[in-house]
Amino acid sequence: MRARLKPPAPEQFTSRLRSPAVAARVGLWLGVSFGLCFVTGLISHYAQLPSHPVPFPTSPSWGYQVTQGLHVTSGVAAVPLLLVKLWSVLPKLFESLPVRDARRLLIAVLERGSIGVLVAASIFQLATGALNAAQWYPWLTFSFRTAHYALAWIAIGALLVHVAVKLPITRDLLSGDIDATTHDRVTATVPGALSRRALVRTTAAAAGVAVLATAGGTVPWLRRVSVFATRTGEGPGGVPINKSAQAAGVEESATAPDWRLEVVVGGVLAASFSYDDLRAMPPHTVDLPIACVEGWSAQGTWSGVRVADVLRTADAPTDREVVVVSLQQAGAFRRSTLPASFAADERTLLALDLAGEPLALDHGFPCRVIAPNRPGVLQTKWVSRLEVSA
Ligand SMILES: Nc1nc2c(c(=O)[nH]1)N[C@H]1C(S)=C(S)[C@@H](COP(=O)(O)O)O[C@H]1N2
Ligand SMILES: [Mo]
Repeated sequence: MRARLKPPAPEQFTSRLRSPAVAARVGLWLGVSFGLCFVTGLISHYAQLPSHPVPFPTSPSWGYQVTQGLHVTSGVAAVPLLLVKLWSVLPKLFESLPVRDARRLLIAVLERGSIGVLVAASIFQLATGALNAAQWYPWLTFSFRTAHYALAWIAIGALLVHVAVKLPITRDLLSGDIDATTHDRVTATVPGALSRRALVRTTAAAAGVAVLATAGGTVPWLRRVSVFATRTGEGPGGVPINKSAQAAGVEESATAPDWRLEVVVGGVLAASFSYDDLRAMPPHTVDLPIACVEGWSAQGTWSGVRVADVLRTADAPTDREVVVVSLQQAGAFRRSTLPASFAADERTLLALDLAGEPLALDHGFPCRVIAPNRPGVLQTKWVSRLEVSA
């Protein structure tokens, strides 16, 4: 005899905990985390565009550090919320379709289709975000940023449809008693191991623990409890190292005695500075964070020369964007663009020192960009050329 694997019928789910009253409450917090994650994600995406129709502000210098910290934190909080939310509505997955009534069938297919899109996009976002924060990049065939950005719109669009469809019942559920059974499935009658209230509180606590376990990547006093934070305070000058000089393949070129910083204007070499030339220019010190898109951040005290001073010394214009090119030969982060307002900002340095010591090779020796309110990924290390249009 052939063993038959049959999906469970919705009636087989009998726990009173799998209730719309629970789903609505957990869903409300999930919606709040997704909203926060979406908005902060848009900010991060915009900050990383090579040019900005509306200028990205250079102040406050810690703005990106805060929004990106919130992005990763709200994403982490969403994981337990999503799991409990899905658990609470699982029986719906096994409901049969009203095949005999074409109109009802169409509505059911549309509704379930939109939920399917929402669930799939949500899982994709949380999974790719978590992998990115863990610095594990299994995506060989697609760009994380492009995919994560595109799916964010799909997830938020499907979420808005879902909220709109469910608004009347959600209102009713949220304003009513959590133990009310008005909207329950008829078979959801068996008391659970916890009360509904306890389940919702446990879920909130799980979200809180998940946040504490990761937020230390950004919040220094949380470091000791943040067992899952991927980057902490280690590294020369108290700043972690993202990509090492060895991984970037610049160990030789960055330490070569004939290293030069070139300033190119309209494709023509305008000036070139040796390390000693830069050292001879007026030094400036700034306290600015490295705020990685992967969620960690760390404050540093950087000293070096102002990008604007270097441009002026080279007789290059100081009112336009500057392309920063590193010694690194391959990889997406080997160059970045400083928008005009960033290049002109007096806090924007080509840093030579961190915490009073010459930059470690892994932090970008001989010099690196450090600018206020800028994603870490654009704080280019091992700089060898500044390019300005004529
Ligand atoms: N040339 C180059 N610069 C780079 C990178 C890189 O891979 N190559 N990584 C960037 C990223 S993603 C971050 S978060 C910061 C980290 O700087 P740190 O390693 O000094 O902390 O450097 C940025 N600058
Ligand atoms: Mo980064």
